[in-house]
Amino acid sequence: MKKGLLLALCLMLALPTFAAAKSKNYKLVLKLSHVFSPAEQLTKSMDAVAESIYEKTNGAIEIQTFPQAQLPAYKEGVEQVVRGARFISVEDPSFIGDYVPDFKALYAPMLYKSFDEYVALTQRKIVTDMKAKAEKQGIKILALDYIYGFRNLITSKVIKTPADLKGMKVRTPGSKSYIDTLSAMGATATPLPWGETLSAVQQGVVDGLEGSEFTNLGTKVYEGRTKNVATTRHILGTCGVYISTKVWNKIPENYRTIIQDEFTKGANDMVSLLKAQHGGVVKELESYGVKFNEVDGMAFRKALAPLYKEQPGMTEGVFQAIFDELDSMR
Ligand code: X3X
Repeated sequence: MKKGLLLALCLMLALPTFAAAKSKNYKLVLKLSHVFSPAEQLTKSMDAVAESIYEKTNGAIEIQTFPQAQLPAYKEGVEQVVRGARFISVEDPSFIGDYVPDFKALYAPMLYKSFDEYVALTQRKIVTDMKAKAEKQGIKILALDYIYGFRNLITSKVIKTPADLKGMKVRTPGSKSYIDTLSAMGATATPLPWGETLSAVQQGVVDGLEGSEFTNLGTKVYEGRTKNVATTRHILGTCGVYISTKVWNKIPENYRTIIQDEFTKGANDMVSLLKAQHGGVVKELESYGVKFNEVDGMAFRKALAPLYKEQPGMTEGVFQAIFDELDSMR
């Protein structure tokens, strides 16, 4: 009996040393994929977070970043995560909606009046419950608030009401959330990867697109013929950071803490930066000839109202629960 206790005690004392040795010799290379261009803040933020994680783990965790859809992106990027690849997908939450439909409600149009409202909502139980559902689907969500700005209509023609969009082909990302939103707003939603978007505008394949001022400036949309921005603020453009639970759970805990802390810090820093920069970005776009115009907000909100109806797989009452949380903040 005594021998057994002695052995157990020795093992308990030796465990931390084994764990430290294991994490000391541990090395993991992850590939991080997104669609943003080098000049956009999201790209800079991802690079900064990856560098900080590498330094703080003494090189044990190496995150190689791949912008502009050099690797699988959008739906295909999330599929890599679900398949258990050593891969981090950075996409908006609508692409998680294919696995946990409630994320389509979180990314529904015209919900948020500010970046802060959305950030606060992501801390509430309704969203932590959504994240738990995502983990059951094999997706660990490290962040949801890499916000890149409210998406507005960017067209050659001045748009003020849904009627003005009739017959206009407007490029959107490929998720159903965008297609449904732009269709409800009155446009002919035309899904294209970002990489094909500017040439499609130039060649008249589409009549316009929608995106934030940070996208407009960062990808030089303003250089084209779409010089009119209708301030619909129809979707709050934000990206989440997703990794396979299978990969995540095998990373030593001390490194998981560093990874999580750095992605959280990176999102907080990016939100603060873009809030401070937005006014200057608008002025810079105006200096390039971009014209901003107000829209009939009520008309667009009325057009979008049918979208706040639970879709198959959504939690019953999820929209009302989101409305209630937002009302509690206002
Ligand atoms: O999934 C991430 C974003 O929602 C993608 O939005 P998209 O395809 O309009 O790209 C935004 C640009 O800023 C990329 O440079």
